[in-house]
Amino acid sequence: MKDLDLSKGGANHQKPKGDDDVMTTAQGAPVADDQNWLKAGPRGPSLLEDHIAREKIFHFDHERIPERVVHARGYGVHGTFELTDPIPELTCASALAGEKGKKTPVFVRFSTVAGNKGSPDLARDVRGFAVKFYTDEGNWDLVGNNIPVFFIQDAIKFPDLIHAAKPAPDRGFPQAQTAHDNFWDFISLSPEAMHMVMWIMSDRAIPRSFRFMEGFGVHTFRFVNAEGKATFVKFHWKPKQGMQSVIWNEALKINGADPDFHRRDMWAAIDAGDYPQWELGVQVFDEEFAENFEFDVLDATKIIPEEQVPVRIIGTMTLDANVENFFAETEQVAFCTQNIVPGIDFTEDPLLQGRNFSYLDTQLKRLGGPNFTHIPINSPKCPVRHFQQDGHMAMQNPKGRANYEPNSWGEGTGEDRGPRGCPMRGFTSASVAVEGAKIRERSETFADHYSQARQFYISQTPVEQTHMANALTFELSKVGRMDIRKRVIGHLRNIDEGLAGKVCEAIGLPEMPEAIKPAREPITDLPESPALSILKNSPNSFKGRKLGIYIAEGADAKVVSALKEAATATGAMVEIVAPHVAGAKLSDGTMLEANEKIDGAPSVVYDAVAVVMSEQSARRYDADKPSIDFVNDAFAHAKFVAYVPEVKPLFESAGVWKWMDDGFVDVSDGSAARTFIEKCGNLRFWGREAVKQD
Ligand code: HDE
Repeated sequence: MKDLDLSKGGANHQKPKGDDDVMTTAQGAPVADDQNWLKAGPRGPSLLEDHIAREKIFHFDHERIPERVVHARGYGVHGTFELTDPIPELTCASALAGEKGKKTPVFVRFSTVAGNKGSPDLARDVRGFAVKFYTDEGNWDLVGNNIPVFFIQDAIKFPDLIHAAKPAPDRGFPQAQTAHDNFWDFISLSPEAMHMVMWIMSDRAIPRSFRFMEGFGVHTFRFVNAEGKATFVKFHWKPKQGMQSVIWNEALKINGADPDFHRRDMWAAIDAGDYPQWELGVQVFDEEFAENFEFDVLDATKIIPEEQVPVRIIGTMTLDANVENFFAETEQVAFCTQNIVPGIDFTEDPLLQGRNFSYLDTQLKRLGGPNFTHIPINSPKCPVRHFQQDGHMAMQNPKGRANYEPNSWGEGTGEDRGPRGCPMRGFTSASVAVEGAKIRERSETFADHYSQARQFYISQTPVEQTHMANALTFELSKVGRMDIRKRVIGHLRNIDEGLAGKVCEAIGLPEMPEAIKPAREPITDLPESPALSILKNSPNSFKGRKLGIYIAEGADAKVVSALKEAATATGAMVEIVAPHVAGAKLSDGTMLEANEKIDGAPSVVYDAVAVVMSEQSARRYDADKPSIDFVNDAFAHAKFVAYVPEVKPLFESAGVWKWMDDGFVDVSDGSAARTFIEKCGNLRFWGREAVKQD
């Protein structure tokens, strides 16, 4: 610090440490001072002549590129896909058909859909789950979501859907929310959206972290093997960490406390070496299955239940490196659904077909020209040979004279003739017969909009069903027009009368609106699919989760260290919260530094909490609002809470002392810390929510 002289504008008085440290212009010319614009005298006008100042400002003026029209807010990370069960009998894609253990580098970008680049992470929304595999036969982009179905069946409706979901054009709000008239107006007039509506009104739309959610390719794709035989396939990513979501009231508060909650979580986990992993699974089926299945496999508003076609796990993806430069990597990465490799092919899914146009097209606008594959994050890691040339920012123009074909260079001339197509190794489309008159029509086989929506709803636990009813109530309560509210409930009646009734009552409608006439009668006896519920598939582990320990002066040192030890031993992270960021003096006289001051670390940012302090401290903070909220919210959000009896005054003023249930664990005897962490493996004490609702 002592060489920092701030007296004359500061930075120009800091000396370079050596030649490598000398600042230059973008042209490489050494710079003497970039903190003072060239002036005519110390108090005179700034001179336009200053090429250094102008270059600095010019570049700054052009730093922004257009944000993505959807999925603007995202976070990217690097990793590796390892093939654990090669499937050459199904596909010749080198990343999936190679030897067991084969590794392929990947870059994954997680995102929300509706909000702009600066919107909060905990919006109720679909999450993007886009994976770029840098395979040795070209880049394969699996541009999926954390929900296996979509709102619409035909890509031509996408601009309408997104216009309706984004802020209303006249007023420019609400940001990153579906809770407004335009969205529900569009949805209630698009029955095909009903299955997706069930998913986004479920806890899937408010994940606890990118690490704790599934991913889906959504569409049916084709695998093609070396003999040219094609099979249908759907892709699934299963998080090894298990699934977990937050509660809506918690989401609202997290958005205020830490709008970067999801990106921070991913960054922190990778930084700490706790690398998240997903298994890649495939559902493979043939034409015969497709013909007999109740729904059309080309319809992206439908799933194939895992109980009907099991998911076969073929590999593991490990995300182990944070980006070094957010803009260069996360912002400039360009995913395109058309990026497939030999062995993988599209189907006629009308949503996928439209996406194949949109993604390439949008990169031109965003990245400014056709050479975005020259940007390192988008460059394949295998050899690239073609006759494409020039354009904005061309960085990899081919060498030599041959920039066309056919050509006869190389025939004894010793010059490079350039590459040639190779029928043996090159991409060949699956040989699928197509015919039909040109027509703008939706297939009859796409017409059932309610059956799987119902299947999703009945597959949830009662706690999850209640969350869905609450979410619908919240959203419709933000819709101003009564006719739109009624129309939505009219659809819900075709899904589940009980759900429709609950929402109808909760928004205060005096009577049930009429059910909407379905395009096709729903199948009401589809069986439950337990795979669709988050809670039925709970990980039963606290690994990778976060414990917040709120301490104050006089906290029992032994209890605090027992809690830290038990949590760390199970692979969880621990943060110390205190009234002052400097920390607090524990019972043994040692000072424990805090990670956060209580005001900046409400309990919503933790999966479970502990409150350890002396009775005197508990009295001191029993009227402190952040302290009261910490305890009160942990209770309201069904969290497990560890405590020592001395905290009674604080717990009493938070109104929870008399309601303490089995989700509260007295850890004053240090050995109870382990029991507490074991309980935390259940992630929430859902019994508390059930009691509150009765
Ligand atoms: Fe996208 N989508 N999308 N989408 N999408 C984009 O491409 C589009 C759809 C998804 O992290 C855009 O590069 C159309 C389904 C993800 O960079 C754009 C349709 C699924 C991402 C686009 C869909 C997705 C995007 C905007 C209807 C799940 C972020 C910026 C047919 C399977 C990728 C960009 C990233 C991004 C168009 C529907 C997932 C405009 C026309 C279904 C994860 O091209």
